[in-house]
Order: sequence, then C-alpha cells, then structure tokens
Amino acid sequence: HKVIFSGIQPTGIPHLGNYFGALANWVKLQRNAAPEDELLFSVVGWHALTLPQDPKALQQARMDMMALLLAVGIDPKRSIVFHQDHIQNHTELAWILSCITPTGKLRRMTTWKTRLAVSRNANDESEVDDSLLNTGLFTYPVLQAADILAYKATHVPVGDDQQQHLELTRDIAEGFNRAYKTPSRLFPLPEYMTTPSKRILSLKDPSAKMSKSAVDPNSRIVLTDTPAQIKSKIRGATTDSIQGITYDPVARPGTSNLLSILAACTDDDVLEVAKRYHNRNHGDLKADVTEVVEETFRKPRAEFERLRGETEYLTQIAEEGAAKARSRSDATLREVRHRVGLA
Ligand code: AQP
Repeated sequence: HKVIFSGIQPTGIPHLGNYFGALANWVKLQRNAAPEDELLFSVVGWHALTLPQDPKALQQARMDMMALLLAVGIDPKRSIVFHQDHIQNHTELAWILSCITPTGKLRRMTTWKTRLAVSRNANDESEVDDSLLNTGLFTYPVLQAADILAYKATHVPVGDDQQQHLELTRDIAEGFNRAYKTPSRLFPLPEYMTTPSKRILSLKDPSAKMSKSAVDPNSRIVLTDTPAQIKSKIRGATTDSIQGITYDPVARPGTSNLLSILAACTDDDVLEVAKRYHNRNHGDLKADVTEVVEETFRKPRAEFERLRGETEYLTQIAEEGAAKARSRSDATLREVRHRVGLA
C-alpha cells in the first residue's frame, strides 16, 4: 500500500502554482487512492521560519492554511491533516539525519544556490557572501527529508521545483539504511509524483516561478482574489509581441504560461489548447484564462471565507490530525533511536 505525504508552507494564501502543483493534485490523489492507502498532508510551519516572519501573521497563516486545505477538498476523515510544528518527531529525526548528510550535498541544492546568488558580494560579483544567510535555509532539505521519512512515506506529490529535494531525501534514506542496516532496510525510498501541470510561472517575470513571497502581488493569482483582481492581473500579464498564439515555453514563456494555466484549469492537454488558439490573439486568450481561473477558484474561495471564522472547528481538526500523525511517527522514531543507539 502507498503512504502519500506532502506539505505546504503557511507563508501566505496559496497561488495558482501551489494550487495546481500541489493542492488540486492532493485532492485528486485522495479521490483515487485505494482504501488501504494512507495520505498525510501537513502545514509545515518550521519551514516558514527559514525566512523572516511576523509572529502574528504566521499564527494567522497557519490557521488559514488549515482552512484552505479543507476548503479545496482535503477530507480530514480520509487524510491526516496536521501542523508539522505540533510533532517534535520531525525535528528530532532531522537532527539524526543531518548527522549522516554531507554538507556538499546541501551545497548543491538549487534553492541554496539561488539564495547565494542573491547575496553575492556587491563589490566583487565572483565572491559569494553567505555570512548573513541563516543555517535553516541551508539545512531545511534535511528537515524535509525527516517530514517524509517520519511516516515512511512511499510517494511524495510535489511541484517539479521540489524534485531535487526529493532526490536528496532518497539519498538520505539510502544512507541511513546502509549505515544502520540490521535487521533490515528501515526506510522505503519515496517516489516523486509529478503533476501534469508542472511549473506555473510568474505573471510578471516568466523566467521565475509563481511564488508566494515574490514582492509584486500582481505576479501571482491567489485563492482569495476577487474576480476583478483576477481580471486585472491576467490583463497585465507579461506576454510577447508575436502574432498568433503558440505553445513555445522557451521562446514565448509568458504566452505559454497562460496556455498552461488554461490547460490546468480545464484539465486539457496544453498542446490541444494551443491548437485551438492558433489563429487568435492575446486578448482572446487572456479573456478565456480569466474566465476559467475565476471558475476554478470560486468554490474554494467561498468555502475558505466560511471556514476561516470557525476557529474552534479548525483547532479540533488540527488536534485530531496531530494525534494521528504523532502515533505514526512515534513508531518510526522508536525504531530510529534503537538503531542509532539512543533507545
Ligand atoms: N509556481 C509553481 N508551480 C507549480 N508548483 C508550485 N509549487 C510552488 N510554486 C509552484 C508547489 O507548491 C507546493 C507547496 O509549496 P510551499 O508552500 O512549500 O512553497 P514553495 O515551494 O517555496 O513555493 P512558494 O509558493 O513560492 O512559496 P514561498 O514563496 O513562500 O517559498 C510544493 O509542492 C511546490 O512544489
């Protein structure tokens, strides 16, 4: 049977990328899972701390993310929904795993390299200044590995920006299995589950992915945007001045991104969608993208607004989820402690 695990950071309201790269896909998995499969979805508060957070805003964002998971259709009776930061097993396992993870592997993570690139020495471009980057930014892929391995997850549905981290998780699991091999391999090697929609790009800078933390709010469409906001953001999306519509992610990233969004919303193949727009213009495409995005977000938005005020209910769901997650991960940690000599 499968154990499916995934997480999302409480760093703001999810955008189209999170929706198609993660949330919508989780709901699909939940619907199609075999009765014996287990599903765990986590709001990963400790990961959010790798960037500066306002404590009050973080508190609110954690609660909001719980409401959002339910609003998009995660069913707490079928899936274990919980806050990562309620389960200390994650940090304990992360420590143990960090002690078998070479720093060189972490230094090769694209996410880390991107952080480094941003902090290049202003006077000397070739010199990288990592003195101000916090240690959590460097080691969080190990915490991610612990999130997954604490439940001996076999399948991890994440966007393709996370694929490298999952490969690291497999490496770490293999490293542990090799170092502590008696009586048998402890961790299954989790498989990456890709999403058909792949990466959704920023509406303003299609060389970057759509991101919650990008400075310009017009670069992303979030689940709580009103129809008017959706319309204006799509109207302002960066495209190109080439006539007609074609799907060409390299030469026409902005136009192709709009086609990908349309295809994701209508559950169509992007090349089929592109064919239909061949003789049409950017105005037509943008009008149709606006319509389908509005339609996609209408129900979850209304459900979120309703659930958001139900603090007691959300707290209860989080407590029930934590109890289940704790008992699963306690079992793994007992084995891990025993193997490493900390029983
Ligand atoms: N642009 C994207 N396209 C497709 N999938 C995406 N994901 C994120 N951005 C895109 C997927 O969303 C899931 C949850 O992500 P997260 O909350 O851990 O945040 P993140 O990956 O760091 O992305 P964000 O939204 O840009 O957040 P910030 O700005 O806070 O870092 C993951 O499965 C991810 O692949």
